[in-house]
Amino acid sequence: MSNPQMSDSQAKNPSAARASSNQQTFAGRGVYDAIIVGAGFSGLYQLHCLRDKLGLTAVVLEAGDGVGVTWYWNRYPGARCDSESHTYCYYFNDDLLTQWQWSERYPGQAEILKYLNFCADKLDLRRDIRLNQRVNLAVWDAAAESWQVETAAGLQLTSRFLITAVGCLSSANMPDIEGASSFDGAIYHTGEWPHQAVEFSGKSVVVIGTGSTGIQAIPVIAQQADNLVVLQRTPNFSVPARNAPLADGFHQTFTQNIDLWRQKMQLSRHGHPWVAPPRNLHETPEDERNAILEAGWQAGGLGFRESFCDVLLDSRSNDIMSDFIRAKIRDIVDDPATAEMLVPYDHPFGTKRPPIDTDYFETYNRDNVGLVDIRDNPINRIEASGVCLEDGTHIAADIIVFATGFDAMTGALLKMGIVGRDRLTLADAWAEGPQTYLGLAIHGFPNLLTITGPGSPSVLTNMPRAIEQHIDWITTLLARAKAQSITLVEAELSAMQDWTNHVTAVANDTLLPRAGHSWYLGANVPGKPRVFMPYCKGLDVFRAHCEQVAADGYPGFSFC
Ligand code: NA7
Repeated sequence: MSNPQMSDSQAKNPSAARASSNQQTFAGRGVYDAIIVGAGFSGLYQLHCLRDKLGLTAVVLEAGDGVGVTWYWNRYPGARCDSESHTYCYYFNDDLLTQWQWSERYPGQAEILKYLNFCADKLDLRRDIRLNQRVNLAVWDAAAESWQVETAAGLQLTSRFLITAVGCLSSANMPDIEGASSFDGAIYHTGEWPHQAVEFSGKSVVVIGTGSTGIQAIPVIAQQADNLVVLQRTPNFSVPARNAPLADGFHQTFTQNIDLWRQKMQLSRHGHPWVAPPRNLHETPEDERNAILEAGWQAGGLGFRESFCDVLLDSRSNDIMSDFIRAKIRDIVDDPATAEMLVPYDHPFGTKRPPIDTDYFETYNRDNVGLVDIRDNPINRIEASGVCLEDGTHIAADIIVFATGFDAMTGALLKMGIVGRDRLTLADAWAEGPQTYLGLAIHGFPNLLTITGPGSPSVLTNMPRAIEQHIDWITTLLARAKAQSITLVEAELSAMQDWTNHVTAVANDTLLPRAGHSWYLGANVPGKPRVFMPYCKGLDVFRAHCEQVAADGYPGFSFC
């Protein structure tokens, strides 16, 4: 697939003009040392590291008209992070940790956005962020050893390094359904939610999708709408979040123990402050394991899965945990037929991203909420007055909400029109699925670094921990480049292939690939190659490996 926006002449000789600037560059060529794409958790910290720690010239290009990326776009009702507040933030700076006080166990979207704006101000980052600049072309200029970058708004900039900080879940997956344009009401995608409030009261609403997003949005919409119908293709496991305001004194105790929290997260596979105890579920006596599972259910959150260490490794253990959740669903949902529709049957618990919820299953006990199984009776078309299923059933709607997820991990990168050495487009390079070295470098694309790219732990972790790890590593690499006047850094082909094979092999040692329709595999987007994209062996293992690569002089990278 070639980039439709790129002409031959652009590819051979990109027209990107060098911006007039008096900024200095470490290698003496190119206007900026680095262009960073995206002003979310990754882009803000990367800018701080390059500009304020290394003294490089860097600029952030951001598509939105504010910072935040994932948390800028995902404003849907109920949007909330699944990581706990005091862990879902930067840890590189104790001042930020002490000065910002979270209000609830899990941070809501608005609070996270406020936090990121607070950080942008505290670190004085805004002067190097250009808003409303969606990158749609980035071409490697071999002669100039630099990236020529163009935005949809017409900005043209040149840089030695191009660093993507676009988020793993920022490219909305909108199904192409016949007749959508004829709908008389409003259609929304949760990942591109309007900035003004959407009025649900007095309305008939259809929600499509029961992933993490749908599971968060459905209970909130149900409280406001006249009538809500959920169209479910696949029933999903979910565990109660048990969100609550943080206790008085929590922040003070937390700030007295920052190092302890930091250490806990460093030791963890997922970057959360807990480690699964070394006990196998299926080998634990029934009374004991039931008590442990019940305690985990009552505590709520992602820690439930970590009550035992083998849930994603041994199907005997996974079956027990999955059955425990199935029993909870049957217990919570009053109508047995509805309960059976909600009981997951086609994937082991945790092999799709495990949602956590606030009254999700309870919501189906409301009189104004209905559930329709569309697995064998899919949406046929959208009409002026609602949604029509294959069997002719018509569901009236004033509002249709697509909670249908994202073109995860690769979508935002492929939309940027990246063209590497010898006019190789990223889309062509990844035609059979993404290939990276350590999730952050791609052979054929010199000086391109992809924060939390496919092949890194990313979406399997508490994201800020994975982001800080990748950025610290990139910063060390660029410090070396600066010190040694290195102008080219590129992953070697064999290193990239070996790493990609390793990512697949370690996934195949687990139950994770068994959810055939998971977005981890790219299976949610029609035509997307099926490759297990995140690195699943753990952020702790990954961090140690990356540190070893640096200590050994960066084997797998070529420099010149
Ligand atoms: P997900 O987890 O990809 O969920 C999307 C949901 O939408 C899921 O239930 C899908 O069913 C459903 N879906 C997708 N396409 C269709 C079509 N064409 N028709 C009907 N139903 C469809 O996305 P989320 O936004 O919920 O969560 C993404 C991540 O964001 C989440 O994991 C957190 O990390 C934050 P399926 O299961 O594919 O049958």
